[in-house]
Amino acid sequence: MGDLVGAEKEYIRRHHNHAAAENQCTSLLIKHIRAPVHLVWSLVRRFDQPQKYKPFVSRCIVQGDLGIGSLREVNVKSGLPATTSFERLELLDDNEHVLSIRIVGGDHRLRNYSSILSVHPEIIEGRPGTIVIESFVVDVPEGNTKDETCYFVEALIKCNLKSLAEVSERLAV
Ligand code: A9S
Repeated sequence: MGDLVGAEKEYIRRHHNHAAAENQCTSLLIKHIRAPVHLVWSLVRRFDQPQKYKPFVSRCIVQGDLGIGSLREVNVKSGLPATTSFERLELLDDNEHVLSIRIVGGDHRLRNYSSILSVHPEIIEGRPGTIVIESFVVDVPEGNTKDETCYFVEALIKCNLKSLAEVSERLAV
């Protein structure tokens, strides 16, 4: 993490502590967005509407009152190695701006997937910006390596964060 500035290291230390077992892989991605943190957080915090920014999601149905423990059924677009994912809201902190979900089912190969996403204010070229940090831990499927699994999940999260930046920056104009 040589190129991370002090603030990012502190956010990671405080919010992104995944204990990965031997058969798991874990990684972390950072995205700098040219939009204010309250706007980015307003998109991220909607557990019932991941499709607000996630490009692969076609539909989401939530059971429960959106409190901790709520479950959502996420249907994803065709062409992906899955159709459905069942996900539980683990943490939604509107003060610290931290969201954590756990994938608890679905016709995909991500077992015991847990992610943490935090957003933090920063100034980019003299204007309000946001640092988005997303980390995950997941089982390495039988027949895959840790590297393959990390590469696969990182690629999907990169797409999600790129889309989050596009949607946020368009709204921030
Ligand atoms: O949606 C996220 O926050 C992150 C991931 C990795 C979601 C992946 C996915 O929804 C697919 C895009 C369908 C890929 C799931 C749960 C399994 C996949 O194989």
